[in-house]
Amino acid sequence: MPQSAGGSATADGLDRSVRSLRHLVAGEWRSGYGDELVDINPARPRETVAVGRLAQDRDLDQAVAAARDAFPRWAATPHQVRGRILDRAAGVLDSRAEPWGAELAWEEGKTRAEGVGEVRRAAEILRYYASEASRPAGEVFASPRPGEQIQVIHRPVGVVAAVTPFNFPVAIPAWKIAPALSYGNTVVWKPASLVPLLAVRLAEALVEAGLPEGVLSLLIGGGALGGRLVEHPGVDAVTFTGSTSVGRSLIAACGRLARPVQTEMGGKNAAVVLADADLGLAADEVLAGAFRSAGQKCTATSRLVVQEPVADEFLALLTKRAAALRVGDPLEEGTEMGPVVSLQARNEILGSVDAGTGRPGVEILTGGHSYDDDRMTGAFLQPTVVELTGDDPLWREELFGPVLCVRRARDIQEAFHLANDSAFGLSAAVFTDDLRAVAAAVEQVDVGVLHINSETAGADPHVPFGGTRQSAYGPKEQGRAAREFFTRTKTVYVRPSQRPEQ
Ligand code: UN1
Repeated sequence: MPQSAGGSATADGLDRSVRSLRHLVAGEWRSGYGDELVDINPARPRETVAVGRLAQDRDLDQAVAAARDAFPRWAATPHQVRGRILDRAAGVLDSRAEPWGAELAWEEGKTRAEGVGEVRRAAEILRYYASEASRPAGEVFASPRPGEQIQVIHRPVGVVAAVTPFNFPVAIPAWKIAPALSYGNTVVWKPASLVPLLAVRLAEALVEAGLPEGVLSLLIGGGALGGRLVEHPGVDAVTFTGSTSVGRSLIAACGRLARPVQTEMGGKNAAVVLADADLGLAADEVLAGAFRSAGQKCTATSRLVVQEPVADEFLALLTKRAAALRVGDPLEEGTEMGPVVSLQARNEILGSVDAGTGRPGVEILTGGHSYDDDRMTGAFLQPTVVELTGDDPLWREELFGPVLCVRRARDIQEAFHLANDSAFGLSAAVFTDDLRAVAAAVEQVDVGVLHINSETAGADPHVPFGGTRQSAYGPKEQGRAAREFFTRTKTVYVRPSQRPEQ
């Protein structure tokens, strides 16, 4: 059984007493009766972050029933009133950004700065959807018949099931739950069981803000519970972010049920560095894209295409900086990269890299290993850059870790061709000052999110987010784009009972 580091605040200011995990069902916090769940610190796997018990089927049934009961009243609550609750929850998140951001780093492994930043980002997302009530609620069309008006209004869908991943334990749930609630839906949420504590924190913020009973339920469980939630007869729509394999099985299940589903899945995102690029800037951005959050973002930079004339110089700069990144405990001051989320994830990523090094045309430029150091027994991996001379599984598979694969391109056309050479199409970055190259990238690079001279990751709350091809299925997320999934339109023909005088 993993050990706690002790009950009081340590040098890094975090109180390390073991937290208790709870589910939120029908407005009541409960401990659950399923198998024990031990939530561990990936930087120090002997240290327990939180303990609890998994939710069971009856919790699921009660949560869905509560969401169904709460739906009519919540949908009829004025949008502004729903918005005020989201706004208050944003205030709670902002006021706890430091302690909850530190807990996020402790539980998930990203650095404390990234953890705090993520809690603040979630607050920003909640605020965006809090103000949605101030934006137009629909459209009015002209009618070909005298005196008539045609309105297109948006109605909530009903009970939404949200299934969320480990890598953004607060921000991704916020960008699903906030639009769902803002538009009048009720939600049953199953977060990744690797990061349950931060899920509890987000639910606490919403409860503290005054969310009525049953409008949001939180169930902590494994994949099987997620599967049952998605197929539950009381659920009207499903929103998911996570792996491609789970996403596809949810899409299939929802297809059988004719149930709307939105999935955000894998990425193998390319940064393209053209010969005229500012190499210092490109190196900073590629490092951030590849190694922040230890590469565990679906938008992370996991492929690099560099144009031949600058390839040697750029790779020398990049590998030197990658090797110099300070890898360590995410709660320690100055750490630039923490561990991946679990020892299992680390071993899988290392396994893929090791298998690759045995193949021709694969050369490790830096990294490729875990650490021997006694202080680094956690799920640490070296920032890794691998050069490939041709196609290879490392070029295609999403590893979800700090591994960047590089290929060289003769010219711009080949560079864009390589950027598109993936089953995924989430994000890409192009580094250049050449307007014609920018125009060509906008036209040709087949992704949902394109960055010119900035890293592949990042998503503002007010603009659409999502990928093409195998990265996504269904309507996009965030901004007003979210309305497409979380509402249904109703076309209303309004004609006075008395015909107007001709
Ligand atoms: C970001 O790039 O900051 O799971 C957000 C993911 C994405 C979110 C990325 N859905 O990593």
